[in-house]
Amino acid sequence: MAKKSANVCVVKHWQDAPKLDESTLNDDLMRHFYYTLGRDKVGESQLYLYHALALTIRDRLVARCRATNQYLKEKKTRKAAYLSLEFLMGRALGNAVLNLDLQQGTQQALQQYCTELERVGEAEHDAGLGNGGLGRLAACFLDSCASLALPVVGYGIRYEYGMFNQSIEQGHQVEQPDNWLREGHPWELSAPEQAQRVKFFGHVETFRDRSGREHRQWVETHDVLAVPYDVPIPGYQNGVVNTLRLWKSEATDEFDLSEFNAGSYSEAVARKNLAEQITMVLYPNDTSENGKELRLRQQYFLCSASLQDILLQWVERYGANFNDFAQYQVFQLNDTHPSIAVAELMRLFVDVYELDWDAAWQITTKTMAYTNHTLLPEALEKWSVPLFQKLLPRLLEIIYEINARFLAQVALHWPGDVSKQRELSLIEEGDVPQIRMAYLAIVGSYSVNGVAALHTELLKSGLFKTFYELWPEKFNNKTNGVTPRRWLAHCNPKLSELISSKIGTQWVADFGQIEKLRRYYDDAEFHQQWQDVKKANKQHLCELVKQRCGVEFDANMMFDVQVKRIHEYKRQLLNVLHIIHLYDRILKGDVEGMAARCILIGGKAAPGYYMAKKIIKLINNVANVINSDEKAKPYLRVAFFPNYNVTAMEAICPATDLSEQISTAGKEASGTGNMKFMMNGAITIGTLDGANIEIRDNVGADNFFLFGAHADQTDAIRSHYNPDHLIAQDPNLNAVMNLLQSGHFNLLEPNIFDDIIEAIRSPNDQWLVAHDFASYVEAQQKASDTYLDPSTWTRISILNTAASGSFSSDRTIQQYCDEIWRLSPMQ
Ligand code: B1H
Repeated sequence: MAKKSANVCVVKHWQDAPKLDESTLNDDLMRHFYYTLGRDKVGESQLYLYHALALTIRDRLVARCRATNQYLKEKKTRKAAYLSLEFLMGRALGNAVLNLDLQQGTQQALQQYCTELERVGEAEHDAGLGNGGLGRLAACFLDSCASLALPVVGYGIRYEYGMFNQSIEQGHQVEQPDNWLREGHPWELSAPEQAQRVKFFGHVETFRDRSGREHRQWVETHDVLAVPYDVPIPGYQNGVVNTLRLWKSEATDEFDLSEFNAGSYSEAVARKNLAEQITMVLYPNDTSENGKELRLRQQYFLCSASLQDILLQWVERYGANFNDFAQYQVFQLNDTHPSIAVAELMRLFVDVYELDWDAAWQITTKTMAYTNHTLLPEALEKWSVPLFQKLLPRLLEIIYEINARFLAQVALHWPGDVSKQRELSLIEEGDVPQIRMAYLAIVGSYSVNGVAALHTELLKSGLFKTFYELWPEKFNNKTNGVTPRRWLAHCNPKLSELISSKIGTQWVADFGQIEKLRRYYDDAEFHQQWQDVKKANKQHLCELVKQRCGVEFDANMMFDVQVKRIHEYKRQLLNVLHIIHLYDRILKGDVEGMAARCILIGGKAAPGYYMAKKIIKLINNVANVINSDEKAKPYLRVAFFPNYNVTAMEAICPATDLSEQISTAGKEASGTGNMKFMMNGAITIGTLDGANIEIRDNVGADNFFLFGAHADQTDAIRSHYNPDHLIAQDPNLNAVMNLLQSGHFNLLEPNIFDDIIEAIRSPNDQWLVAHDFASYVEAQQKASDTYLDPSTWTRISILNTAASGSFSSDRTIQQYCDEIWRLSPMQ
């Protein structure tokens, strides 16, 4: 066999993928640098080296990816498609090098250019194709599916602009577009020959075929092309490389003939821009309200292209016979965003492949599975019927038909109770009737899951109670997880090495083994090593904070961190009130028993979310006042980390001592940042919300700083809520509110925080900030006391990492696989 490249080309079976391509890294890196990119000098910029290295690594991924696809082609096996409007991938290089086990080889190859992997890797832009937890979860899931050798394809959108870049100007958030593709994206491979057509607008007509059968036809549509770009997803050192298929919208080569014939050639060409708009930008709304036409277009575009792609592959191999389709395919809907897939699959079966309705519905409801990610009412998607009628007229008809048949079933289940039909209808009545997308997802799926134990229970007893009565067997829980490859092995090499020196390296692939660390929780030498690693990680973060925030952190102080989207329910405000409380104590000279802290807060606010933006401004103003007060310096430093993203978290979580997970109970579906911090040995201060509950159960109540109202108490509290009374009674809260109200943090900007003050003092404050303040301060004092006893803190820190085994997304995916997808690993 000829050398290296031939070796790569002849791979047939994924297990035969070259394992020893390390020796050729040097030559390949040089070849890509010199020939592919046409460079001969390294120069100041590491950019071309990054590209050359990415292409070198990509070659190795492509070989394995082809082998994985070949395996799937040859073997008729059940597969899953993960449909998501978001995949928050972050950087790919370090993860690929780790998963291919090419770390040493890569470092060696880079020596000829007098640089190293960490430095070159800095040139990579984050793929920020998601808002926060939901999008990052999808990315962790892809890593786990590949690492467990499961046949799962991700389907998403190749946004030209990802999550906006955030800068802070005079304390305010300013958004800049994230042109992440500007310098090229070396990981993707386009497949224009596999483009799909997606229909929009037009109208529906009835026509009769030769046998006299009536069909509905969606005609005079404005079609858009969906062009796939495939991103390789390497499994952890197992030879598997799965695919994330991202669709880009392009104009068809057709003109609007009327326009063209009228001589408006240029206008007709310009209109092609409309098609390209669909995948132009990620909506940065997170859990807040939506309803924009372009967003619905994105959703339908993703679903139609992905389903057509999968059906076409099926037909090419097995012909247009879908009898056993449901045995071989499952679609996991990542929230309701892709729930139009239920109606689109029906359309493709009935209109294109001419199945009768009942057969099509049988198959659809055996292949669709829906994950719910939020209980917040404002995040529950609804689309107006007139918008649907205009944009997707055939889909509206299909939804009406699904609804009619479903309501007949409801009538049978609750005879004579019309209110049940109104309650469960896919169409909400009103001035402008609305389509309830979550209901469409539930009716069309065989599985409905929440993302943490409490969240699933609240779905069953609250939001989806009546559906649960109707179909209890559909409901199940899948507590979220995060990949220990990116979130420990890659981002915290020092801790990883220490862990491996004690329990071996198997934990990276089999994270349950992390439990073995418990053996060392009292080992003095191990304590010292654990502390040394944390200190080094903190020193690294100090440099980053200095550079990005201009604030001097001290690695000897406690690192108290809250990073996540800015939202009232996540209660960054409560954190600020505690900061002001500590500052007030310092001003009063009451510093006994106060552990010195550096407090870091980071996160983006949705551009239209007024209160969230005000909270960012408050954090920055409070930070400014405290950081410029010499009295505070030995005890307290505060920074707002701008442009928090996946890459920032990779530096932040290894350096964190105290993890802030302080949402109002019942509001955070799961949280996943909490798990990343735990794996890296941070101790959580948190409410009984989302996955915090399971984190606390696993690590033990003594090793978690608990505070706040419980989810089953909040409604009663809200019914007679009187924050002014609480403020008057609690001298600490009183002092904090006085400082805030006196304008101490906005001397030159009068009244800018009035809305915030009013929100805290309002009897309608949903988030119960004033209510939970006292118990929060108490828990913070416990954290402080514990920190002042380093051996206790270190013991609890070790126990947290050791107890984080079940928060690996490998565990989550194994459960999806066993209980929903029923896939067999590729072998
Ligand atoms: C979560 C979202 C979300 N829940 C709407 N819902 C969006 C809703 O663009 N939109 O319109 C975007 C995202 N995101 C998060 O999902 C939950 O808040 C977290 O608690 C959870 O950990 C995460 C993953 O399940």
